[in-house]
Amino acid sequence: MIISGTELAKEIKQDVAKRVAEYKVEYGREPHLVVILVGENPASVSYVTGKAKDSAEVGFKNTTIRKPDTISEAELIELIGQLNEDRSVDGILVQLPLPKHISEEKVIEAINKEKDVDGFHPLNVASLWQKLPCLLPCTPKGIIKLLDKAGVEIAGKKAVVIGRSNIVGLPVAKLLLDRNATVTIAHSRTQNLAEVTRQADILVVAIGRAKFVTADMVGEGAAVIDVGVNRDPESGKLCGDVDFEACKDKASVITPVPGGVGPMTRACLMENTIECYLNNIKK
Ligand code: L34
Repeated sequence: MIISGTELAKEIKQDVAKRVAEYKVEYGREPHLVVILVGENPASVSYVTGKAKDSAEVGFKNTTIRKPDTISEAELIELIGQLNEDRSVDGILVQLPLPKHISEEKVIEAINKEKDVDGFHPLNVASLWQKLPCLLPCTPKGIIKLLDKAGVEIAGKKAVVIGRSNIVGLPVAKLLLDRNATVTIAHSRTQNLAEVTRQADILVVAIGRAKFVTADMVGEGAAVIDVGVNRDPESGKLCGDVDFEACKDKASVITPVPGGVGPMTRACLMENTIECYLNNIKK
């Protein structure tokens, strides 16, 4: 069974749109999401365009601020400071990666925690790992929703996450752990990786290499979640970290690329923006 992220994202966005219409009547304005894009990276441009499109679809105000990659770290942090102060701004997202001369850490830290729709701020991350209320990062949150939608049991299962980034690998492992899975975090240097991944009831792949996961790495009946968005070196088409055609018959459920985790990331961003908006408006 192929789990459609596009379908589930559509349902989530319909629900968000309904809530936005109600909140507009109750509070007199719509949620406002500001997305900052530095430079011209084509993948980033595409993701940011998707975020603006989804924002329009659910009835948010969206401001996309584009800055050249010559912007200094100080200028970018100054801009974030202004947006932090602006009461009419509910959510601030700085699209990653940033040019090398800008510290992503410093930039993320500059965003007011209350407006951190990504859930990347160190205080948000700390809350997540301490089981305190927090904004969940969009991609990991979307992955759990996909598993739930597909009816995949998480509690008591063996989950293997390939990848240990702050954005996906680490937080998704934590969310699976919180749902009582037994979690292994593997990576490119894991010895006998196929032996490890074959044991997985749930396999989440976020390593960023085209078709990295081959059929021999997937156990019979596993749920396979593909977080990768790569270009197939041969066809030039978008493809995931999982060799979909080779793995789909072994998996009980599998996410496609495109149309899997990507749209869910954006839908969860819409939910997070509502959370920030409600906190902001009730202050
Ligand atoms: N600050 N930076 C910040 N927040 C994020 O949450 C992200 N991420 C990752 C990169 N940098 C970020 C995203 O938005 C990755 N990411 C993302 C978002 C959306 C999609 C993919 C990655 C997406 O919509 N993917 C579509 C295909 C899009 C295309 O055609 O290029 C899909 O169906 O998978």
